[in-house]
Amino acid sequence: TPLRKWEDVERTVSLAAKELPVTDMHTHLFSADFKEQLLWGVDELLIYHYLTAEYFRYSELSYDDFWKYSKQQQAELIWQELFVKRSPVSEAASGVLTAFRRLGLDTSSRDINIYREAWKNRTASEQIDKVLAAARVKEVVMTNDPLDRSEREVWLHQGNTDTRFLGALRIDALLLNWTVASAELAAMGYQVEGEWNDGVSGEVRRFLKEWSAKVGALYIAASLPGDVRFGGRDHLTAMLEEAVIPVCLELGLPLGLMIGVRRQVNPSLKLAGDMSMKADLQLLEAVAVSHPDLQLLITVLARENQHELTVLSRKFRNITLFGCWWFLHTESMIQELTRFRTELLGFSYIPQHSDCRVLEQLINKWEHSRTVISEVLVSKYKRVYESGWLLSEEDIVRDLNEWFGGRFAVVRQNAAKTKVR
Ligand code: RAT
Ligand code: ZN
Repeated sequence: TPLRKWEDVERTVSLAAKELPVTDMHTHLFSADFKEQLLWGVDELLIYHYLTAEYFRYSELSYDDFWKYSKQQQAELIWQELFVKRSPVSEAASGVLTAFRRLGLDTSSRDINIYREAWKNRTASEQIDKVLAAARVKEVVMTNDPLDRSEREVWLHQGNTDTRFLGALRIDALLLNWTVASAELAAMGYQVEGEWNDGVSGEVRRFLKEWSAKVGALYIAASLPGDVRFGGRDHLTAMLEEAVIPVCLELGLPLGLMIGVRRQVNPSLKLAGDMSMKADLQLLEAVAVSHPDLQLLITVLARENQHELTVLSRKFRNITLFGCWWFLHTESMIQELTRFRTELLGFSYIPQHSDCRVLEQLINKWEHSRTVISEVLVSKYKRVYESGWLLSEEDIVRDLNEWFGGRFAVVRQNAAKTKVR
């Protein structure tokens, strides 16, 4: 039934955008099977690397002294600097309060111990259930790196038993740090020593196939600096051309590329020390044009690249743009990007992923994004409504579902068409 009154359209969109379940297609979260690798709770929320970076804007403590402290002490320092001495207005700081509030905590207290106390008897599994319900996230895609020894241990034993958590094979080191990656592959029993040749690429393909299966990968992914190119006689091109792309096609998996990170601009900040950089999208264009059957899930980190990537997505149906990544995951950037992307791509992209590293962040990251997505959709519907087009609740739910998981599923279905049986 068509909604004849504009107020009803508005109300339906804002309710549906709040409530419909989403698939979060890129996070750094783990299921409870991974024990302490799943980060959650008050202290982890406070020492999130986005907040650590903000802390050093104010603190005079040396980096070394800060890193010597325990996680609890670091959390207290950050709490003091960002929540007590001044108000938590940044995206990352205010996000902590959103998560606290939505999980039922009284956010009027400035005492960190009140918050710690509230969750002290929780188990990770209980918290996962509460957080997924509050965030209305139905599936969480992890980032799975078999070259990480502690993570590998888990996969070699019980693996992941929680069906709400899905796998994605992460291969940064294969592409960018072959010295380290080959040593680790060799330790795992793959014959990759010596010069790059057919034997070595065959072993890398074997690794990719075995580990995609083991982690139940929905896609294979890496994040890349902005200045890498494709098609030369370099390691990255050979690795993509001879190992990664053939395996994606054989297994019917998309390739995810997150482009435009400049790692360790300030190594003293550790995980918080990475920067964004403008990317040369030649790599993406060259891969898209030379492999039309390869489905590409793409996000770029520089704001300066957003227009170009959005236009490029219109040119290649094997490119699907996703998410407002990292320094773009802020209210104003999500507004700008979602509005513009919708203007050029309609529903044919994935508006958001959370990139959460700490469980409870699913709540704030999705709540803040849902609000913006809803506002953008309302403003776009306004035009069609004023043209006399009537929307029903079913239309609205259908459209939002395409954004909240449908598009990601289509990309995977299209990728699966190349699968060798
Ligand atoms: O967003 C982040 O937390 C970054 O540290 C990165 O992990 C980035 O998202 C990536 O996946 O490379
Ligand atoms: Zn990430």
